[in-house]
Amino acid sequence: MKIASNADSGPHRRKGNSYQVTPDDIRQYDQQGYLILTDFLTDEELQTLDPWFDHFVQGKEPNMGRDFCDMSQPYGTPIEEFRLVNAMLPSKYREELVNNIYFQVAHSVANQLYSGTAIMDYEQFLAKKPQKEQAEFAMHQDLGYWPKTENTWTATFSLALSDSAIENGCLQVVPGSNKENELRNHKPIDHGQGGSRDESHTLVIETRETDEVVYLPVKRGDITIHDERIVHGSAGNLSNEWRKTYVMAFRDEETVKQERAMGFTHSHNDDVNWDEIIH
Ligand SMILES: O=C(O)CCC(=O)C(=O)O
Repeated sequence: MKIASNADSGPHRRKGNSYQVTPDDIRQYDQQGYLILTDFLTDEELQTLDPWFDHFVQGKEPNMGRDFCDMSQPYGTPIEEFRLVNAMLPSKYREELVNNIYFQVAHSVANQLYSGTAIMDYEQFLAKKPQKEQAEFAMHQDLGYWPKTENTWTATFSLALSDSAIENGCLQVVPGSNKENELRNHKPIDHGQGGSRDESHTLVIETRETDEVVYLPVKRGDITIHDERIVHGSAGNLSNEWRKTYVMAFRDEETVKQERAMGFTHSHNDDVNWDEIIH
């Protein structure tokens, strides 16, 4: 089993509300499609986010429709049965989260990884309940979920609000798969009703025998970043601990404009013809 780390990163990289990345980090992100940065936020900063995370994951935010769902089960699954809890676009629902400390530090890194203008496209709270073997996030490439745009550049940050370990289903990636010429074929996961975007939001790809999976365990306060083409996903939670992750994706400002012009906001409530606009 291969495990990745980044021993060179740490609290010394934080300068005010920014985090310095090195030329090696930038190269790694470009060539391998992912990056780990440790000690991204302090515990004090994380504590400003924790209550909001719990609020959403406990289903206390009203009127979210399909933006509050389980990514491992069909829409309509009763909340008590959720295992991979997903709350989309938290700062759309609660303005208290706009411009939060995570956004500020992540934005500083997105601007170092990208030569154009990177803006935040969407965020999501993801939680794996303890002892939920089936809390799997199916392997995919993010671009497979999104409409075609001219510029696909993306940096998706996953902030660990809890330790994220192999036992509680940390992120797994196939390094270098971001360099494949063709996007792999994605299809809706089949929960027993044939598989459609109305049944659940989740897409799945065929993995290949040649795929060499690397695990990205991180501590609370660390982040992983992955690009839009890397094959990734995560296994179920076999531990007694939650896995809590705050995902935030940055894309080029023109790309975001093109998405919005198609009616695509990353909300699961978007009224779009998925078959027409998606890759
Ligand atoms: O963190 C995970 O388990 C998967 C999240 C993911 O696939 C994503 O943010 O694109």
